[in-house]
Amino acid sequence: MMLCGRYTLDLTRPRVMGILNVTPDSFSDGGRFDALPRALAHAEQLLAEGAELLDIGGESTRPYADPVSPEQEIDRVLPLLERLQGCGVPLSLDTRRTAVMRAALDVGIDLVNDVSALEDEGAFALMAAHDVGVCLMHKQGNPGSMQQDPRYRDVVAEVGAYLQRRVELCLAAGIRRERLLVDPGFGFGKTLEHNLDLLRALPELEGQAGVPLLVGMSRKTMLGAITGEQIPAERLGASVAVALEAARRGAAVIRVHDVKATRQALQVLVALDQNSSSREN
Ligand code: HH2
Repeated sequence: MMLCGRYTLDLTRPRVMGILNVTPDSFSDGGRFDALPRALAHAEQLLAEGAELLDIGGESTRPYADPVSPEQEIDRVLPLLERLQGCGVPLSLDTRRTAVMRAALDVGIDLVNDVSALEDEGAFALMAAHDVGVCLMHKQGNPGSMQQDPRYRDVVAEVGAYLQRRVELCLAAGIRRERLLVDPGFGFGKTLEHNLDLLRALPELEGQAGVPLLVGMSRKTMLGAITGEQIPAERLGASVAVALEAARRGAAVIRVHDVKATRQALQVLVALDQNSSSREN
């Protein structure tokens, strides 16, 4: 059981987290004004498709993305969080800024999904003072430059040691283990080979950290590299395949754009894992 703000999550079967971005359309002025209704419509769709958590982000952390100020990030996510109170599933906030976390906690969130694993000043103390879940992600470098030349001596050992250390720091700060998730951070300063090594090593990473895993590979560049598909939204087959492989290796929360297809795939996995009623195992 994971303690996740207003919710307790049963992670004995994998859960689907739907990605809800509220980043305005850069190429049209109109985008700024209809960003909220568009995000709300998208949230409704994700929920109808069976999203079991919503991950709301106001800063793009994609490679080469432009930086956004904390104020801009707050302006983007707060109205959406207000409107999604009572939507029935845990609300996760994808941010690396303490100021944004603080503002969102006042409105109501259940999980902080931090791609910098609480490295911003004051983040540990803020999390210790609340009961939300916390996802600690590994990354090498920053979005502006992280994909230029990522290097590791042993990617699994280094990412594993980092996540273990961040978990220990949380525990030392008074954040209970039952509130934590860790994430190897696919695509965050990693080559395709690094990403595949990490995917293979998920059971080892989970064992080392001692907390459940969240993974996010949906539509990412690594899948473009494997398939040759240039358009992210056209990487559905590959996205579902890696979601399934991650779940088979123990991932507890899978962060995806395509909720319906991922849930169906995971339902097959769960059905297969249940004991057969008519045959000896
Ligand atoms: N990836 C992205 C953003 N947040 N959080 C966690 N915990 N793990 C991830 O792998 C992760 C994340 C970037 O994902 P992408 O889908 O490329 O961009 P966006 O989420 O902005 O659509």
